[in-house]
Amino acid sequence: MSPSLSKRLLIISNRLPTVIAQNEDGWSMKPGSGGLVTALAPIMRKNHGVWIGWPGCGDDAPLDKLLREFKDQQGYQLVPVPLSEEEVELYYRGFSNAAIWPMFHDLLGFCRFELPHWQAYNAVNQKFAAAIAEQAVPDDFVWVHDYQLMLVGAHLRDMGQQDRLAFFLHIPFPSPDLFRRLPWKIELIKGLLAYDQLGFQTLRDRRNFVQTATLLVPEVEVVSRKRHHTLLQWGDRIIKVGHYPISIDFTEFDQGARSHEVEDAAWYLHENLRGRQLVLGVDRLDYTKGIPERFLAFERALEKYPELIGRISLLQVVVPSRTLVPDYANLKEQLDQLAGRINARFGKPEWLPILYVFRCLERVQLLARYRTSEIALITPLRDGMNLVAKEYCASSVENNGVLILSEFAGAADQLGKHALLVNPYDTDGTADAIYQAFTMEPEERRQHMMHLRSDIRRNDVHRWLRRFVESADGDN
Ligand code: ADQ
Repeated sequence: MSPSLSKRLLIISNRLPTVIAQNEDGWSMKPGSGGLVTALAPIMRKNHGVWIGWPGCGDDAPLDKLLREFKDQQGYQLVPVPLSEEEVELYYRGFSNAAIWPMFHDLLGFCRFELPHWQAYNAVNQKFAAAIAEQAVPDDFVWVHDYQLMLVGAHLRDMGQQDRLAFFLHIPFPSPDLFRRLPWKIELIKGLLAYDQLGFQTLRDRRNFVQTATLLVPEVEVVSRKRHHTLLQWGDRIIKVGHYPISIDFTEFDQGARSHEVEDAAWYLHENLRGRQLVLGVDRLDYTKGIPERFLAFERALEKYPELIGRISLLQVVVPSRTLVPDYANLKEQLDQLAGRINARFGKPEWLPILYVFRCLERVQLLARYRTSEIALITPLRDGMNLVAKEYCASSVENNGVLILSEFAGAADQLGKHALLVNPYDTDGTADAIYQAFTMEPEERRQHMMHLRSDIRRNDVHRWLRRFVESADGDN
């Protein structure tokens, strides 16, 4: 059900929600497959919404034609913000991904704070603000997304924008102690305070933000604290700071996983496993996802519990991501080496402990792995939410999967009661959880999975969208 939003929606994100491809028939532009796009599309169509972002394609693509076709087919408009290679390098790979991303995931050791990166971030945010100012008309619902665009609101205010501005952060917000390390902390926190509504994934993120804002900007005062939001006052402005845990389209995964194609692919996968249990990991290549730590915990499980040898395999699927950034290239090499070493140590001609795949999976193949894996091992060092955990449960239609989940994923707040929670830095503890999951009786698995599934069914991405949009004006 779409939220009751009468206003026109302007969504702003770093990337436009599209996949641009070229084949023998020419160029094509399709909507991306994420939950955010699925949830927003109906309301974007209904209210003639506009999505503003970087198209992310080279100059050779016939962008204008593709954008026109997209609008005709999808019923809402895309507005591109073109970026030069230098801007991408400094604003995106630099400040966004080498300063904010690691800092907000509590990994200070990966941070590079460089003045030209910060300057480019500021300038590109201003460029996005200019693109919004050109499109926006009074009474639009302007909704900026994520860590690449935190200063857009402040630039819009400088340009005279008076209307309400909303922002949602998809990644965690760090503690005040960590945030204070940033050389441009005051500018950034004041930038965020330019929005009227700030959304975070978890209560912890919301608290971190409120503490940081009141610490760094002493004139900011807490007016009231309610279950779902805190009201701040800064001068004559009131800022609503809430937490809205993002989710997935449950029905899409549940029904997709029940389809014949997925059933066949799942059957085929298991047929080749000859009675072994499959432990699944699915992640973008990223050092926040804790993949090396996971490999080591799996190795420890084989050491500690030799009865697992030959009876369990870790299937780790990694989607290539940011491979031009050196830290990511190093991570790829580290994973290759670790998987090779562990397989050489324990492997037998008819069994490999780690099956490691480095590519993006097609939907049917992804769902088949979700549906058929007896255990999901999702152990980020820190994660805003982690949608894979929710997708796994929604696709576990036989109620026989066990979710092992990092306590540092935002999803742990919601799913922690019926998952096996682990600290990914604790190799032994994670190894024990793998054994516990392996030996869990079918009835216990069923009970936990039924609870997880009904929770995600109730709190799906459509509810998330409704809550965010309705909370803009209401008291919730
Ligand atoms: P991400 O860090 O990208 O998102 P996540 O929430 O797990 O992390 O989403 C990953 C998505 O990629 C999932 O929808 C998954 O299906 C897909 N995916 C992963 N591996 C794949 C593979 N091999 N093949 C195909 N698809 C694959 C950021 C934050 C998260 C937050 C989301 C949404 O870092 O914490 O949950 O935004 O707010």
